[in-house]
Amino acid sequence: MSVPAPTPADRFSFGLWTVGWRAADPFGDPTRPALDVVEAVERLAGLGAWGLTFHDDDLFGFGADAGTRDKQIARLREACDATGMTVPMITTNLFSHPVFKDGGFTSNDRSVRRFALRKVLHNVELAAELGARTFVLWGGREGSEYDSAKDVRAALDRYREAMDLLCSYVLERGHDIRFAIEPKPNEPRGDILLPTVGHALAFVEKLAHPELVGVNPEVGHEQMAGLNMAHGVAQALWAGKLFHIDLNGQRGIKYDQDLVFGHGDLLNAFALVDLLETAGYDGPRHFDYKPSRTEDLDGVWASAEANMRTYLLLRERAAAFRADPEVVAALAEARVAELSEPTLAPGETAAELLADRSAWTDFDPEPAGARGYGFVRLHQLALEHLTGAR
Ligand code: GLT
Ligand code: MN
Ligand code: MN
Repeated sequence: MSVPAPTPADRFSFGLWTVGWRAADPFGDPTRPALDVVEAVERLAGLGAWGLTFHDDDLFGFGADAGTRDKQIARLREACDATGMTVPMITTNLFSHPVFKDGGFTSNDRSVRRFALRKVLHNVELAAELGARTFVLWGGREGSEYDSAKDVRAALDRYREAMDLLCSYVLERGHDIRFAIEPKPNEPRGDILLPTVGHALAFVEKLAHPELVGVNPEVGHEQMAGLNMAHGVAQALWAGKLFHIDLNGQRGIKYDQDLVFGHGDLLNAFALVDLLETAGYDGPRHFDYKPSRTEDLDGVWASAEANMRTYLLLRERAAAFRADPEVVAALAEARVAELSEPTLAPGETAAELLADRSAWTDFDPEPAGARGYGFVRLHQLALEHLTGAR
């Protein structure tokens, strides 16, 4: 099967911290040299990507002076102009420097919280300058290891206070920017606040400007919590909150692996691509993976390409699945479309339902309970499309 080459129309983007990861882990030193941002833009553009995303500290380093900062931003702009690459999203690093060891927005230390907010506000201006319309907030250090050490309700108050300030700031400044909270259950903190898509969605509804805040679900982060990524994304879409997405791979409930997209739970990746492509999601397809520590620089670019190839393959396979008449019949047998039919007739009341004999007195639960839904056959058809057997 031939896979189409990625093009900017596919809206594939990569974090500078992904291909630029030097592969240091808690047990070992870096295995790769630093990667310059200009090379990252050029190589990714050459592979057919559309966008580069970054943290402030990825581009100019924590505490960089104004000259260094401006120079790096100018170099990025030039590389983008030369290649047609875009910057669809940027984010702020509130986790690497020791000052953030107890968090940014929710550190117990108020002066750290004020510093964190100041760092983010500065970077929101950069997002506006570069035309990035999504601002991601991954609160990896917002959390605790020890229950007695963190007042979680107060921390959520402070998180809300930070989000409300950011929203009122972009409104005052007239910036066309929305925020996307990225959940993660743990690592680097023992327990991170807003650990799953569901927690984050509930939090957003408590904000002063919920319309400006959505989520940035990451495949591996939901799977680290044993959850179904496609379900989480479906709920985010249902809530109108899928502002961005981090695609990668994860094998089960363990440390955050950040594998290539599809190199974990492949069937769930198939379901996810099918969902994104059929639900009308038109945002970036952003890869947040780490090229494995075993790879050299050639391996970095091969792995970047692998993310996009996998997405395109799955997109092609999902379309073939949907077009297969046997699948259409199996979907009908499984009554998948019937779920879209409202349970009540238009305007029907509880009294009318109570009066409907067909819903109770004349309804025989035995045959309905005995009838098979054929879900396994349907899933096998998905697997056969996925494996190229159909
Ligand atoms: C960090 C984290 C990612 C987040 C990035 C955005 S930083 O690499 O592991 O999941 O998306 O802050
Ligand atoms: Mn991750
Ligand atoms: Mn991520």
